[in-house]
Amino acid sequence: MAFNSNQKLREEFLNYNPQSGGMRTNSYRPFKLSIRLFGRMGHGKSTFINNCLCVVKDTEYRTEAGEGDPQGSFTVELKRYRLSDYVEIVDNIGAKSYSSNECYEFRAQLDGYRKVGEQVGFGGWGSYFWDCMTSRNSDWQNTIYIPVIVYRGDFPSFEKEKQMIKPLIDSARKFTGMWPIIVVTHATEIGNFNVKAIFQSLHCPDVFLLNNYYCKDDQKVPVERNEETDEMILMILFQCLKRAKEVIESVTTEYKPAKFN
Ligand SMILES: Nc1nc2c(ncn2[C@@H]2O[C@H](COP(=O)(O)OP(=O)(O)OP(=O)(O)O)[C@@H](O)[C@H]2O)c(=O)[nH]1
Ligand SMILES: [Mg+2]
Repeated sequence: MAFNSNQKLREEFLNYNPQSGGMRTNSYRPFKLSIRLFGRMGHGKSTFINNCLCVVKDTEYRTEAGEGDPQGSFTVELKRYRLSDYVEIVDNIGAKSYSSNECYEFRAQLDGYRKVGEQVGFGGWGSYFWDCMTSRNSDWQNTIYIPVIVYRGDFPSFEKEKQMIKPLIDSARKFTGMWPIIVVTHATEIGNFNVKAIFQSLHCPDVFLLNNYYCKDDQKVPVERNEETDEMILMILFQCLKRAKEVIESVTTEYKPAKFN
């Protein structure tokens, strides 16, 4: 099934090990990278995970992370999927409106205070405060988080959205050391918006336009894989590695800082 030109990229992704490479000794080396997804309900987060899994593993498209109704919130668990020995991708609940409670929840996740494998809701500041009294995920110190925001290309109010997602974008930069990578799904349906310019004005330089593989509604038959989507998925994953490497190199001590400048 593999498209030849992409096979090398796939192998390179699978072989990436954050423990190796780098010039300095005694410097910070994480055990793994954790891609963290954010975005509105139904914008394609779980479908994006299914896409990453089938492209990296070179299988037919399957709905491993589910694939929900575009109208309702389908995913309610912070659930981890393994892409390689060293890279995981974590599914998330979808935001309704980027309310302050939702932003607190996302911030708590980025700060390491939400446990992967548990249900997610929007308990707001109270529950964030409570979680901060407990402890971070046990693997927080040894994990580099990579924030990825997923947006539907036919979303009608990209311009208005700017102010609503700014707190999330700024939290992501503060807690992970990088600006979120933006994945715009339903790429062929993008309206009259310069989505790249919109996200770049929020400091996000990495904007990818993607047509996800998905199951056609009625028969649940997956669309066939094609070279273009395979390549886009691999490009997005490589950008995740690149940004993570930059953060790792920027850490000058043996430990990952709780906040980045
Ligand atoms: N045509 C098309 N459909 C897509 C694309 N990405 C996702 N979909 C469809 O959009 C719907 C919602 O996708 P999900 O992946 O469940 O969305 P989600 O962000 O996980 O949603 P929640 O779990 O509710 O937050 C599904 O019916 C998918 O088949 C895309 O790029 N193109
Ligand atoms: Mg989902």
